[in-house]
Amino acid sequence: MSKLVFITGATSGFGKACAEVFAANNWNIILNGRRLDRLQEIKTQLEEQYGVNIFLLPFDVQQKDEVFVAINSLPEEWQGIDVLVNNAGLALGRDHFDVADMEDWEIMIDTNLKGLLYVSRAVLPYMIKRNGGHVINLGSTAGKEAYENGNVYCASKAAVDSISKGMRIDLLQHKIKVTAIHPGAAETEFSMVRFKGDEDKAAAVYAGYTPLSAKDVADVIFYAATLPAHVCINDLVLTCTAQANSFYTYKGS
Ligand code: NDP
Ligand code: 8X3
Repeated sequence: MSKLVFITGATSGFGKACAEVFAANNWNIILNGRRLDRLQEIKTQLEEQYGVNIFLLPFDVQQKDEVFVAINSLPEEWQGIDVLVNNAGLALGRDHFDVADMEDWEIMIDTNLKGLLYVSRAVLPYMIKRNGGHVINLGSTAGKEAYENGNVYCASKAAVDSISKGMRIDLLQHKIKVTAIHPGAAETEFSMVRFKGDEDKAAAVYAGYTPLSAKDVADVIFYAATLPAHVCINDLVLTCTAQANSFYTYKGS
């Protein structure tokens, strides 16, 4: 029988690449994101290409009521979620703490931390009922060490790191695995979002070295999701070879 993965933030980047990798391996998928047109395109393409079933669940993870209404309304045949990939997230701005836009701060905290909490709480009853499951949270190298101008984005990912540790302890009694994956720089729409459409600033982030691709990260997530029942990757940091940590990337030739 096909397994079922629920991926948040699947209209782009890691989430979309995860949808492709899981579908290629015959998993059925619940896809979330706010851009419904993109979700529909991905559903059509993956269903045709791989013969899997895809259920679209568009909502904004920041909106607590929206999250619970959507997830509570899943049809019974879509409630058997084996793996939840808490991927929806973003950075906004890259400015010193004293001048950064406080509205950006609110959105990062509401999305990266509170959104992850809401989605997890809404999905967990389905896993607990089945006595098992796996929650995979997208942290970042930014959550391992803060970097200059990273302030609240780094803090939101440090919070993902910490909450993953707490979830792991509390959910063991329900046989639910919790994995935190912490990628370094990966070329997705992330920097275009962070720099609010400034293509030059976004491109500069990936200049002079080969960053991770979305597929590199999705392959690692899939690996973590398909280990034997008694094996769990708790915490995993992956970077491209040129990157040593959140603030040091070697750009020499
Ligand atoms: P992208 O911008 O390519 O994708 C982000 C996804 O999140 C989109 O599908 C977007 O969909 C979704 N999203 C954003 N806000 C919301 C929301 N409020 N509700 C629902 N969905 C939302 O970035 P990445 O793929 O790179 O990022 C994915 C995750 O990985 C993020 O958590 C990011 O912080 C993290 N990360 C990224 C790294 C990188 O270098 N790229 C490195 C380490 C971690 P839509 O706009 O349609 O809602
Ligand atoms: C995203 C990677 O380096 O912009 O988490 O913080 S970085």
